[in-house]
Amino acid sequence: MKRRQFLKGALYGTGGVIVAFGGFGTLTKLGPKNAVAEAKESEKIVYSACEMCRNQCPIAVQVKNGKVVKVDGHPDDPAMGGSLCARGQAGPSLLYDPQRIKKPMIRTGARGEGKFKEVSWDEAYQYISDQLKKVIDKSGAESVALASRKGPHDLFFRTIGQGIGTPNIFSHEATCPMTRSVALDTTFGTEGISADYGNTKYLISLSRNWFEGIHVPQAKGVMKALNNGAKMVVLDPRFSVSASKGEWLPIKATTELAFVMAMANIMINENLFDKDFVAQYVEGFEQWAEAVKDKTPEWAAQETGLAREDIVRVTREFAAAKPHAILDFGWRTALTTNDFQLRRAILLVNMMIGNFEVAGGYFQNKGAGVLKKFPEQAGYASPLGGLKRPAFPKPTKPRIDNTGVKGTPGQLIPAYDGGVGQISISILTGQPYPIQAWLVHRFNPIITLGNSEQTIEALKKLDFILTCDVYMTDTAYYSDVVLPENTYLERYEQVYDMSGLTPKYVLRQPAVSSVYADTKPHWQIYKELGEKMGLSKFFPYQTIEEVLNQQLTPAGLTLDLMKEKGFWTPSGMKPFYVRATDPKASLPFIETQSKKIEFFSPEVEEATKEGIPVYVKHPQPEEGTFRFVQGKVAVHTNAGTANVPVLNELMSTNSLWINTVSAKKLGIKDGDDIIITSGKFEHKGKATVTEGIRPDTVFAYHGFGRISPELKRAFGKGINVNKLVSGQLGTVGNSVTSMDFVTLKKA
Ligand SMILES: Nc1nc2c(c(=O)[nH]1)N[C@H]1C(S)=C(S)[C@@H](COP(=O)(O)OP(=O)(O)OC[C@H]3O[C@@H](n4cnc5c(=O)[nH]c(N)nc54)[C@H](O)[C@@H]3O)O[C@H]1N2
Ligand SMILES: Nc1nc2c(c(=O)[nH]1)N[C@H]1C(S)=C(S)[C@@H](COP(=O)(O)OP(=O)(O)OC[C@H]3O[C@@H](n4cnc5c(=O)[nH]c(N)nc54)[C@H](O)[C@@H]3O)O[C@H]1N2
Ligand code: SF4
Ligand SMILES: [Mo]
Repeated sequence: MKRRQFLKGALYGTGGVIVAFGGFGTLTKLGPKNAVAEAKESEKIVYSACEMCRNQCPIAVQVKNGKVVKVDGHPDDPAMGGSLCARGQAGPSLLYDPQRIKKPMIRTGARGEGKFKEVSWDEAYQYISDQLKKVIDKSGAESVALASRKGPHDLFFRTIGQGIGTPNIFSHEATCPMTRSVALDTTFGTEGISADYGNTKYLISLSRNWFEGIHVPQAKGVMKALNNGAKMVVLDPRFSVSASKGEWLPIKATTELAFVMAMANIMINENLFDKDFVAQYVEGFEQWAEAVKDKTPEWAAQETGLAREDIVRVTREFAAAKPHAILDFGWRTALTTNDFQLRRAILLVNMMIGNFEVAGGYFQNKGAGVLKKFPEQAGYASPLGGLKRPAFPKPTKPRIDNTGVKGTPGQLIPAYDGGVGQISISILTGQPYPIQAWLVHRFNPIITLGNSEQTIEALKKLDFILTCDVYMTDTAYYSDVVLPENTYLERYEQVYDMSGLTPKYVLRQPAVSSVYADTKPHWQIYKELGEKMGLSKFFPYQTIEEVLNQQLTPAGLTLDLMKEKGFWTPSGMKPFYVRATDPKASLPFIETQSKKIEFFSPEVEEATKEGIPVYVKHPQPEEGTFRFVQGKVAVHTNAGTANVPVLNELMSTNSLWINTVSAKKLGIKDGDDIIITSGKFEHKGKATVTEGIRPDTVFAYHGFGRISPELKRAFGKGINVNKLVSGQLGTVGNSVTSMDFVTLKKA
């Protein structure tokens, strides 16, 4: 499909359009009526879940004569209402892309030279098994690291690592929301907390951009709130699409915590907080009040570059909207080395207005496990079952990162995730011991971890690298074996719990059979590899249906039922806010030591000696240097979609945003070729000169500047932001992205 046709399809094809390009990012809507009309024309509609990003939005896939012709948002899911983002609409373009990898491949040339031979699956499995055996015999199972983007594939991919007994299994979370998860966990004793955007009256963003960092239900929620008259304030060093829909306050990046502490200071001094809520639910308020005593709006104005009046006014407006107001806790929350304390402070300011378990505030996700604690709600859902299998061998060595080490910040890092940035460091330094092999699934560390050159250098040093992807990505290009997974439109996956204000289970099922016959789903790939490696007992199933039934039967559901609609949610259950009618209701899911919301956290105190958030003054750019920040663009996903045909046609490259006044000083004009320098690295790029960014800051969209020549449409186009990011790690192992400075000159 060519660009114009795609746009036509995306915006006007099926009617019911709610928003357009250049408006609220790129959401389109297929109304339920249209879905029915379309169904008559096409052979069938398959209800499944999108994977153009990891949000797993429920979708309706139209299949005609065995071909996927269109994907829409699920018409019966109220959170979707038929809407889908541009990336979701591009599913068929990925599915039928001739540039996908189609066969297993083994490297034949030097690593990174890009020479591979196609092999059979059996040959590939045998080779991987032999290579891993060599590494394990030489250096132990712990010298094998695994990393994947967190998701349903983990159940199968991780089994390989758990089966051999390595402790070094990582998710991508340290590059994304980990500081937020740790902040939630240490403050509430649960990380399953979400924001009720649709019903809020006042929304503040401190680095969240709902209309470019898209999650369809969240974007629709914010749109609903705005349509109902809610106010939105966006603190972003650049003028994002979200900023364009509200009030823009161009904050100095890295000073957000000053703004948040000043909010608390103002609310205490002006008596604007909810004393009843604090008295009943909060532990450690006095320490927090003490910590913000000197964090005056004057001080915060100095730190943040914002006007004192704006800080005071926004705080008063926020408090006046209580409890239906949200100071957003962010999503990609790996910006600075102390990002974790920023997220904690954000949660504390929210709890000061008692916006918990009421409409338009924060709420605990109501999965079946949580509902059990509420007798009148418990009958609505039962938990999914798990895959029954023997216990894994216990790793004999500690992990390479300090995850789980008491009395250090590592104590706070979730064991499931670890700090993935540590892998390259351990490979290069050999500390605490060297990693020799890296298994990569649905993850592209060369483009997504800070310091791409360091990642490449590390990959070059390894004995063995396996990558499983749908494209010959940059990381795949440096691998020894590349395995082609089929796409989400061609496979089943384990059922996923996506509960929000009510329980919700989502099924991914194939809309069509594999377009390229030699591609396979992850549940089959790792089972077959595991069998070759002598790990059969950990894969106790023959078909995916067996796995699905083990999940669904305990929940009282069947696969046929799930296949019909693609998702399940209890009928008749209303969105459940615990404090909706009784503001003093107990909150039994709070599982901190004190069973209260811990403003002072003994656990954080033990790990970091900072049980209450402490302000850290980060260095600011000197004259002639710029802070470098990055972000998402509406029509691409991270380092995943730059090569997807229709999305590449929409946007094939990025540029560096620079303020008009700063550009003039450097003699740089819009569209000029420039050279960007950060530390010892240089990158060529183009300049976008705009008033929509602070004069001391530059910005680029993430995911471009690709180095694998096999990504023929994306190769070499634009700036790879992580060549310019140095890859520092934050307090809780997060890979930070807003700490680097760059200089610029005309090319
Ligand atoms: N279209 C699209 N949607 C996506 C994704 C995608 O790749 N494309 N990815 C998904 C994923 S994985 C995630 S994590 C979410 C991310 O969702 P968000 O976290 O909302 O997205 P980002 O663009 O990373 O950051 C939001 C804003 O923060 C600003 N920013 C950057 N650094 C700083 C800073 O130091 N301080 C402040 N105050 N602002 C800063 C950026 O200019 C940007 O406008 O989006 C998800 N949805
Ligand atoms: N400097 C800087 N760095 C960043 C960011 C930033 O803003 N600035 N953003 C960060 C954030 S928020 C995140 S979440 C990470 C994202 O980092 P990653 O998780 O690495 O990126 P993704 O692009 O989401 O997907 C990774 C890979 O999954 C592959 N893939 C897609 N579908 C499938 C499939 O069905 N099967 C398989 N096997 N593979 C598939 C894609 O081709 C892609 O290569 O990047 C982080 N890195
Ligand atoms: S946000 Fe867009 S790309 Fe991501 S899962 Fe939802 S529809 Fe797909
Ligand atoms: Mo992310």
